[in-house]
Amino acid sequence: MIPAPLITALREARHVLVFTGAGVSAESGIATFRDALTGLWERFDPAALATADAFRRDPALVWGWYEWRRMQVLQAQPNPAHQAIAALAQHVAKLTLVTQNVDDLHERAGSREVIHLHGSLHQPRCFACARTPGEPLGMPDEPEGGRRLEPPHCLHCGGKLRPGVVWFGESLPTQALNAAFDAAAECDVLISIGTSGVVYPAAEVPERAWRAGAVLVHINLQPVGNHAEREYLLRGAAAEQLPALLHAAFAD
Ligand code: BV8
Ligand code: ZN
Repeated sequence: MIPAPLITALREARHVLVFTGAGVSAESGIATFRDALTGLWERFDPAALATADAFRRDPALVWGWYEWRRMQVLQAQPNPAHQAIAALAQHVAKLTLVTQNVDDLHERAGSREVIHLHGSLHQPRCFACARTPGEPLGMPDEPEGGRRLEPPHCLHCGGKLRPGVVWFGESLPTQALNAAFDAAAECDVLISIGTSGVVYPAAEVPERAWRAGAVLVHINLQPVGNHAEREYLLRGAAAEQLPALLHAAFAD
């Protein structure tokens, strides 16, 4: 049952901020960030593998992990949650979409101007000179998970290519983070979908929106959030909960 004040807030919102984490892509078959270390990768801690040090120490291991994840994305399709977010843009005056995800499923569902706080699997760059390769990478050589893969080399300086993601200990792209914080300060409703909210500074986005007076709704399988006033939890799968929320608010 969706609370009536939430439906009203969504109907009356001039500016909605949608903030997504790995849970929005789970029903597309993409392992969530925590689950991305199941199977062959479970012996690794993401905070250890998703770092520049890990790449320096063992580039083939880290590149292999990201190529496995990129392969998952290339084989995946956007799910009803991605589609509902793209459709929401037709119902509200202003929609800002901020994601922590490094996949392109929001874009493939039709969302435009997606703000990627943590970069993208699809924009590798040279670890030495930061140049991006001319043409996009093809299919990964070895789709199975758990394969070490030597990273390709930069055609300009011969350095190793690295994934175009933000690793732990690395700064977030300033423009993206500022755009996300600006939207948090101004939005009327923030919908946080499929994130454990443990990684900063990204996790500050919903906190800033709530402090600025926005209505906050979490969509998650787990009970997340602070159960404060103006804060709601729709517990369940994003591909079900989000379409249901938008139907309740905007179906004529
Ligand atoms: C920074 C890209 C400093 C890469 C990611 C000690 C040393 C160094 C830094 C720190 C430190 N202690 C703290 C820090 C800061 C650190 C941090 O926050 N660490 C955490 C672990 C405490 N942050 C950083 O390092 C950041 N940089 O601070 O720089 C600095 C400052 C100044 C100058 C220079 C440097 C950079 C952090 C970015 C790391 N990169 N991703 C990659 O993808 O490999 S983080 C990654 O994990 C995600 O992007 C996301 O942000 C985060 C959490 O993932 P989620 O998306 O939330 O997914 P998760 O699996 O956790 O949860 C899924 C959720 O979905 C669950 O709640 C689940 O219940 C739900 N769910 C599942 N299925 C569904 C569902 N919900 C609905 N429907 C479903 N079907
Ligand atoms: Zn280079």
